[in-house]
Amino acid sequence: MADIKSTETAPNTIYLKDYQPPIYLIDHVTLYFDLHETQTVVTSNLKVRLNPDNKQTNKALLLDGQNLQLLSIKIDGQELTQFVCDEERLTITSVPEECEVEIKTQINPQDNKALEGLYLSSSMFCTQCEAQGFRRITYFPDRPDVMSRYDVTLSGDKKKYPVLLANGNLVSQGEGENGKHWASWQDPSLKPSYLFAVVAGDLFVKEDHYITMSGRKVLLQVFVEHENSHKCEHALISLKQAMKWDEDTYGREYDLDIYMIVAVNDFNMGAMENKGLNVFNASCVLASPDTATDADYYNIQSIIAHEYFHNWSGNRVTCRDWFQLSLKEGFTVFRDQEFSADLNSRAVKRIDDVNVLRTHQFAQDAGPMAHPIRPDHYIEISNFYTVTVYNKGAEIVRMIRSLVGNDGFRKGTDLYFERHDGQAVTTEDFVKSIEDANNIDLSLFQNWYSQAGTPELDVTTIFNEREKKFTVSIKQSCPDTPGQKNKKPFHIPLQVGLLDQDGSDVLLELADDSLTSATTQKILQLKSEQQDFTFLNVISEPHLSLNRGFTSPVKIRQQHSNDELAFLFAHDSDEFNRWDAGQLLAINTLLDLITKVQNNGELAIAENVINAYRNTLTSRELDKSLIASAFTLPSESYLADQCDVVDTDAIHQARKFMRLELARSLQSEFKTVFNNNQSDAAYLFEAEEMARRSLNHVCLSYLMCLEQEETLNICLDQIEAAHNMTDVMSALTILSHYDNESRQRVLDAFYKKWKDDAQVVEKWLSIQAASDLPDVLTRVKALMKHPAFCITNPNKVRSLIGRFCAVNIVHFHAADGSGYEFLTEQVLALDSINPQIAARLLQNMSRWRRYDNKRQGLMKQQLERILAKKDLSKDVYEIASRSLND
Ligand code: B3K
Ligand code: ZN
Repeated sequence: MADIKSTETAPNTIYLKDYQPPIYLIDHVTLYFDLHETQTVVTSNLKVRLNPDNKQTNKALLLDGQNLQLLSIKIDGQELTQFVCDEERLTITSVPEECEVEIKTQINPQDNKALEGLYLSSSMFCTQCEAQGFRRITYFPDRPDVMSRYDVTLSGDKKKYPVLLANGNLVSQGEGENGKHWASWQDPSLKPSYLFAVVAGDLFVKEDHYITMSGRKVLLQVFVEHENSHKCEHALISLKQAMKWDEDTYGREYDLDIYMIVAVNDFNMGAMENKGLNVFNASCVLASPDTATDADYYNIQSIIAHEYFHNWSGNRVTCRDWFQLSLKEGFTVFRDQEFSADLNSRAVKRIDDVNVLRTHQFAQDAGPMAHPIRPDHYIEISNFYTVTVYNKGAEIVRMIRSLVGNDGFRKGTDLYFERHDGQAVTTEDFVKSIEDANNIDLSLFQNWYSQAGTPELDVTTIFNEREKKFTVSIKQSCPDTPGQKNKKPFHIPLQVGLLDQDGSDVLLELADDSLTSATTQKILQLKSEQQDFTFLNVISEPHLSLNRGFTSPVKIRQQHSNDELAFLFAHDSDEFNRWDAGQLLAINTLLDLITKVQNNGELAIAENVINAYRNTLTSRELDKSLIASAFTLPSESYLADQCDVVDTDAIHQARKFMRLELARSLQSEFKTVFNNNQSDAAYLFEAEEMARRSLNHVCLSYLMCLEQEETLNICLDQIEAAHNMTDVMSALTILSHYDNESRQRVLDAFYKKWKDDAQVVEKWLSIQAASDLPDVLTRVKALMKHPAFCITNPNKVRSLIGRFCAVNIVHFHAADGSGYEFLTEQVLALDSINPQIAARLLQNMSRWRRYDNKRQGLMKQQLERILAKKDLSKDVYEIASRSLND
C-alpha cells in the first residue's frame, strides 16, 4: 500500500451527488483592471441577489478565490470587516437579499506560471478561466451555473499594450495619465465566469467579415504578434467555413457583431472558447505553407471550428456543473468531427478519430483513471478534460444520431437550443430534448453517461443453408472499472452489412422487421446482454461487416481467418470497415510476430498477408489517403493494449520487422507509387493534394527501412528542395530514426533556419524526442538545456518531454527504469510551476500494472516518490494516488 496522505491532509473529493444550486446569484459584474506586470489591481462590483432555488437555511455568500491579495471589501458602499477568508474562499455571512459588493484584489500576472487566471505570455496579458481560473482574478462564485452580464474596463501602458480587449463590444476608450490608456467593453450575453477573457498587448490584427444567414455583418479579427502577420489567412478561412457550416447544418447563427481570436505562445491546451474573444495556442492558429504541415492545417481548421461551435454548444447553453463537461465538449467534438468530415475526406476523418479513441480512450477506460463521460467525483477538475469526456463523449452523441437519424437529430438539437438558451443544464437535459423531439425512450441509453469502461461484444454467426437464414449472435459485457462493478447492459446501435462471395452488398431482410424496406445496410439495436439477429433469404454464406463506420465505441471479438480479413480488406463497401479489416489483419500478424520474438522463433509473414497489402497499394479504386492509412500499421501503444503483459521491446521489434518485410516484398510497387505521385505544384490545403503527400510519405518511409543510399538521397533532397513544410517534415521524420552522418547536419541546419519560429522549433524538438536512436533519452536531456527549450512553455514541454514519454514507448520503458526516473523528475519540477501540465505528463505512468514485475516495481517506486513530495498539487496528487490505489 502506498504512502497515501491521511484523510486530514488529502485534498477534498467533490461529488456529483452533493450538487446544490448557488445560494446567491450575480446578475451583473463590473470589473476594472489596472494592468501592471507584477501588481495588477482588480476592482470588482457585483450585483448580488439571493437565489430563490436554493433551499439551504444557512445563507452565506461564498466567493471562491485563489492566490489573491485582498485589498478591501464593501457591501452597499460600507467597508466590511466581518468575513472569513482562507486559501480557497471568502465567506461573508449576513448579506442582504439584494446588495452591491465591491472587492479590490491585487494579483501578480508575471509570476503566474500555472497559466490560469490572468498571466503574461511573451509580453502580452491574457487569461484562461476554464474551469476555475476566474477565482485567480477576483473573488467570485466561480461555478458555471452563476451566469452574469459583464462590463469590463482595462487600463494599461499605451506603448506596451496598445491593444486592449475583452468579451463583447467595445463601448468607449480614452487616454489616461502617465502614458496609460483605457478601453471599456460590454458583453450583452449572460455568461458563466469561465468564459470571461481579457487580452492586452502589442498585436497585429488581420480582419475580415462574415454576413450571417439573417444578413448581419460580423467583424472577424485575428490578433497575432507582428512577426506572424502573414500566418492568419487559414484561420480566417476556417472561421468563415465554420460559421457557414453551423448555419447550414444546425441552423445556428452567430449572435455578436464581432468575433475575435488571439494567438498566444504560452497556453495549457489548444484553445478556449471565451465569448466573442477566443484565446488560442499560437500553434493552433498560425499557418503558412513553409512552416505548417497538412496535419497543422487540418488541426487548425478543426480547432477554430470547435471553438466557434461552442458559441451555441457551451456558451449559450452551458453546463450546470463540471460533472456535465461532456454536455458541451462531447457534443462540440462531434460537431467539429462532422464539420471536418464534410469539408475533407469523411473516411479518413473517421479513421483518424477512431484511432485516437482506440489508442487513448480505450486505454483510459482500461486503467486506473477510467471514468464515465459524466464523472461522478473528482479532486481536480482539470484532470477530467480527457479523451473520455471529449472523444468518447462525441461517440455517445454520434450513437444518438444513429438511433434517431439525421432529421430526428436535427429536430432534437433545435429543441435543445431553443428550450435551454441562456441556461446552465445537464446531460439529461440534452437527452430529454432528443427524446421529446422524436417521441422515443432513451432511458437505457443513459448508461453510457454513467458507466465507465469499453463494452465488449462476442460475436458468432450461423448460416443455415437449407432455410437460407444467417444468424448473428451478440453477447455484450463490460469489464469492471475502479469503483464500478457488474455493469448494466448498454443500448448499442450497430450498422451492419453482408457481402456475398463476390464481395457485393446483399439486400438485407431482417426477421421481425418486415415493415421496413430492404436495404444493404441496417442498424441493429443491441439492448440486452445477449441478442440474436436473423437475416432471411440469404442465398450463400455471406461475409459479415459489423459496426460499419464504427457506429459504437465497442471492442468486437469475432473469429476471423486471415483470408476472411483479406477478403473484407479488398471488398467491404464501407470504407471504414475495409480499413479496419486491414488493421485486424496487421494486428493478427503482429501478435503472432510478438510471440515469436519472445520465444526466439523465426520471424516470417504469410504470403496471403503480403498479397493483401500488395493489392491495396496497387488498387486503382481506393483513394490515396485510404491506401496511406492502410499502410500505417497499428501503433505500438495500441498493440500494447492487445497484450496481456506489455513487452515493449518485442512489440517494437515485431512492428519493425513487419514494416521491413513489407518494404522488401513491395519495394518496386512503393517506388512506382512514389514516383507517380511526385509533384512540383505550389502547396494547396486540399483533400487530393493531402492524400498524395501522405501516400508519398508512406512509400518513402517504407523504402527507407531498406537503408539504401538512393532513398537516403531522396530524403535529403526533399528536405533541401521541398517548398512546403509537409514534405520537409515527412523526410526529416524518416531520417531522424537513422544514425547516419547526415542526420545531425540536417537537424542542425533546420534549427538554424527556423530558430525564430516557435512552431517549427516545436516540430524540431518532437522529431528528436520520438527518434528510434538508442541514446535518445540522453539526447532529450541535452535538448532540455538547449536554448530552444523552456520548461515554463507548455508547447515545448509537450514536444520534447511529453512526446518522448507518450510516443517513444520502447525507450520510455527502458528496462533500467531511466525513462521513469526522468519522467518523475520532470513531474516534480513542473508540479510547482504548472500542475496541469505535470499531471498530464504523469498519466504516462498510470497504467504501470500492465508491465512485467520488474518494470511494475520501478514505476510504483517513482509514483510513491511523487506522492511523498511536500505540498504536492491536487492535480498530480489525484493522478498518482489513483494510479497506486486502483
Ligand atoms: N474548453 C476548453 C478547454 C479548457 C480546459 C481547461 N483546463 C477548450 C475546448 O475544449 O474547446
Ligand atoms: Zn471544447
